[in-house]
Amino acid sequence: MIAKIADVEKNFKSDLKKVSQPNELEEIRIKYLSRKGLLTQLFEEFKSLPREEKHKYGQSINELKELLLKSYDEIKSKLESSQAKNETVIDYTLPERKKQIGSKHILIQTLDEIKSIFKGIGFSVYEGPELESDYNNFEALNFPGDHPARDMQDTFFINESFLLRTHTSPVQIRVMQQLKPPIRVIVPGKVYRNEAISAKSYCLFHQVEGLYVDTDVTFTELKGTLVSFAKQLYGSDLKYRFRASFFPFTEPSAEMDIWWQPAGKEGRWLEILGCGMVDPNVLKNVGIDPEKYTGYAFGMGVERMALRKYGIDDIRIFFDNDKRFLTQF
Ligand code: 2U9
Repeated sequence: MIAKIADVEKNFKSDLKKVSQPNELEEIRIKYLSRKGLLTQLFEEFKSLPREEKHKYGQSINELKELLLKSYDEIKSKLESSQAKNETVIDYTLPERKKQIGSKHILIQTLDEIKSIFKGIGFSVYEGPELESDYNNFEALNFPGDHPARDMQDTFFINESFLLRTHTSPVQIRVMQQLKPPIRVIVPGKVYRNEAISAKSYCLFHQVEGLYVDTDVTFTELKGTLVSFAKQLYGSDLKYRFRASFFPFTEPSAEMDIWWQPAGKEGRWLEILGCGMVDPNVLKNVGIDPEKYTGYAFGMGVERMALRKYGIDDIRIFFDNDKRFLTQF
């Protein structure tokens, strides 16, 4: 029995010396320490010894067990810590990971350009809430109660008296309630329309509207301002025209078209914005005397301005978040 114990100890030590990988250590555990391993076999033999022999070998076999378990644990933790070290080793031969730098969305770039042109002409920038009252969005702007724009099909109503603004004009109502003329502001922002989505219209788009209220503001000034703006955005050789139109909040009203000549295709007139002299009723609604003051206003869709500027033909592409499109600008 003593010889057997010494043999197991000797072989275990020599096996353990050769271990360098976790799977090799596992083989040793199975060989010596598992339920059918050599140590268990020794204990089985030990159990069947007569009582007085057990006294002789008990201590040696227990010492062997302790030695095996201790050595096994030591090697196991050594292997684990060297493995953990290996995992954090930095491979300096790897190529660098390029940092992806984002850029401004093309709509925001267009919006910035429009804002900067109007700032240069002397306008200040104001913003307001997207959730508005029916009063500010329609009533104060001279929309009759039965106007089709108030219909559920065009407007996202929150309840009877609140809605998602359908234009940025309610911000000008707020500005006129707070400031005294002269007022010269532009109002950029998101607006919402409950329309079928198509290449031409989306449920959300961006507008820039402008308002100038003072004594003796004229339609000629309005035209001069808008022509100067359009030439700065589209180039000084721009061909344009104004057409009579109608809006509830301006009288008289007009739309501005620009001549569009894509390379190799037939040219045509394209509408870019609407404008007019602020209706006296609107001035009255905000407590400005229409006998003393006049004003002009205009409004444009930023998506439409960008479509024209960059020759794009589908508004939905602005909202798709397709990097192949976005990274071109
Ligand atoms: C106040 C008084 C008057 C703003 C105006 C337009 C004409 C216009 C459209 C252009 C394309 C909206 O984005 S669009 O669909 N806008 O044609 N907007 S005058 O007139 C105002 C605004 C506020 C107090």
